[in-house]
Amino acid sequence: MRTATVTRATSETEITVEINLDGTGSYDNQTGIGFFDHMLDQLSRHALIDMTVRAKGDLHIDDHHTVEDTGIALGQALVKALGDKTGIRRYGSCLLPMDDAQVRCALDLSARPFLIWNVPMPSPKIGTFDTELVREFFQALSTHGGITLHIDLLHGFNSHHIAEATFKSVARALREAVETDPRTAQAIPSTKGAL
Ligand SMILES: [Mn+2]
Repeated sequence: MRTATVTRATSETEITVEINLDGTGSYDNQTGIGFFDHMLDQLSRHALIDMTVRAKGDLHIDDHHTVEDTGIALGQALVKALGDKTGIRRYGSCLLPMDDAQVRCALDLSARPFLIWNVPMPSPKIGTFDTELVREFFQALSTHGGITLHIDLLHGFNSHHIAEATFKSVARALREAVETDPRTAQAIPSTKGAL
């Protein structure tokens, strides 16, 4: 079973993430930040990764530590669940429209973290949520998940749609990348023999 549980506690946050890469996209995400829960739900649903997240963060300061640290824990859980990456497709991409917004994601489960982020947000807030935290989340996910992660906004004007299209685009790309390829089920997808 490609599952993992990661618990991470600091003076700023306490987070537990449970994932199943071979799930159906069922989720139960509770971070205390409504909009962020909504985004994590999208990630789970469209990646078909079962996901349970419990986060207790220092929300009296702001949402920053909770969002970033959830990205760290989720990245660590991905690494743990993927193991030696035998049989995975490794690469994934998705061009995802949501109303006015279209987001392109291309990713490689390379163990070489690199984030290309070209997603300008038209407004600083979505409700009470700081839109700049969307980048913080994906930076943490890339760094701790060992993901080469390229995300570009092609067009769009509504920040809620842009953020949501971003999470959905990454989700679909991730679904493809973590899937096992029946043609190479016993192989690690690298000429180096390790990923
Ligand atoms: Mn929405």
